[in-house]
Amino acid sequence: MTERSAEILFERAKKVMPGGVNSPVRAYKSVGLTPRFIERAQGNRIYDTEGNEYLDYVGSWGPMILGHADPAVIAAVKEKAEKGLSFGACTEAEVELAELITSNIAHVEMIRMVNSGTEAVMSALRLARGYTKKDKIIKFEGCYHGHSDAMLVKAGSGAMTFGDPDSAGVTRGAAEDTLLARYNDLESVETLMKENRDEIACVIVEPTAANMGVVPTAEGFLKGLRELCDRYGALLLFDEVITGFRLAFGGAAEYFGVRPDLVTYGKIIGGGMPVGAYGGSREIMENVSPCGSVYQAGTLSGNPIAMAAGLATLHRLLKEPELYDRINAMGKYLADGLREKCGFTVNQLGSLVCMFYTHDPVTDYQSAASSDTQGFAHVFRELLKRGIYVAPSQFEAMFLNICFTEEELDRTIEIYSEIVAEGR
Ligand code: HOZ
Repeated sequence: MTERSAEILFERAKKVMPGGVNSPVRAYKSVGLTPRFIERAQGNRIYDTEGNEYLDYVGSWGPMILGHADPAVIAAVKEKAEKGLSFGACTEAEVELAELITSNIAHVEMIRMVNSGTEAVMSALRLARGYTKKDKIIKFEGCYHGHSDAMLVKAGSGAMTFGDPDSAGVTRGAAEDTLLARYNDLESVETLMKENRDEIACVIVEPTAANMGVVPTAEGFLKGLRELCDRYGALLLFDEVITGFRLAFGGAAEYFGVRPDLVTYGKIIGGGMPVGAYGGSREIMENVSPCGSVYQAGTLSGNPIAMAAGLATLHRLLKEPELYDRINAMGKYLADGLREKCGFTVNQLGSLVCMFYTHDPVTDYQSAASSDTQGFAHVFRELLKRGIYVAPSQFEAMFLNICFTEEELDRTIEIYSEIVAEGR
């Protein structure tokens, strides 16, 4: 064991950080291993401090759609960094990124940059409430919208992984205006709207859930939400932190052809740097301070280095729209292969893939939670030994990036099927 081995580093980490990590799922608790410590990454490969190389299906949980250390993104970051890291003042780069997005996504007429998806959602909810003058929010079981108090109610991702979908420390007051509906179930939404007539500020949804594993919305579900929101006077908020710029440049809204009133972004919009954003129509967005009375601010918001990474990433995606056809086709190829060779339920939409350790359809929180998580943990440990790096939780997605080749996907399918055939 060297002083850079994962065991030694994790022992040090646990003494000074809760669970040894800065974000819970990274602790590998649910898979019973010591986490890998990552030193560098390139394209679709990631390397740990012990010199191991892995094929990376995490991609920093979504942002790295162009692969790690993309030359154009790195060059843009270096160029900007040499001019200073942060000014807490207006810059040209933030105007360029806002223009790029608003001129290519019809439902985003104005946008506000923040620093994370959590911050984007928290701010967008405040805006929805400020604009509608209503308090209640409808959220879906198993959807994850970051870790602000009101959203930690039956939440997915790490909260679901560790069996704490309702976090301690959230006051009854903070959670009582969050109403829970069943994912892919329009009736449950309409019932809440009827019971809380004229009180619903917005419905927030992951337009393809990717934090209870990948659970695509059923045919007509998003259109149905649009109609219900219009009928009952609520805003429709798409949380596109994962799906934005991934399913299509215009995210799930473009992919499914449904227009949300508000949208939140994260991950790809920052090209690997910490960026989140929320946007919508001019009429709604002009309620944000200093135009309007919904307050929200941030010293690092619109940070020039983060804007440069986001711009370089989005420019490439806009210039080469065929990348979406390729990456989405790869997602289907991987999912079809895994399904055929392993026999389990595999959900996929675009470049988001997830194998559930069940033979039953997974369409909502309950069916996702029925997956055999011990089976997942076993496969995870074997994958890691054989050089495949996936998220250490059943309730996260496999993210593809444009660097994958068909041969690598075939190898992955082969390795998965060997592990499943060997049994536990
Ligand atoms: N829960 C986050 C993904 N859905 C994990 C992020 C991280 O650990 O970096």
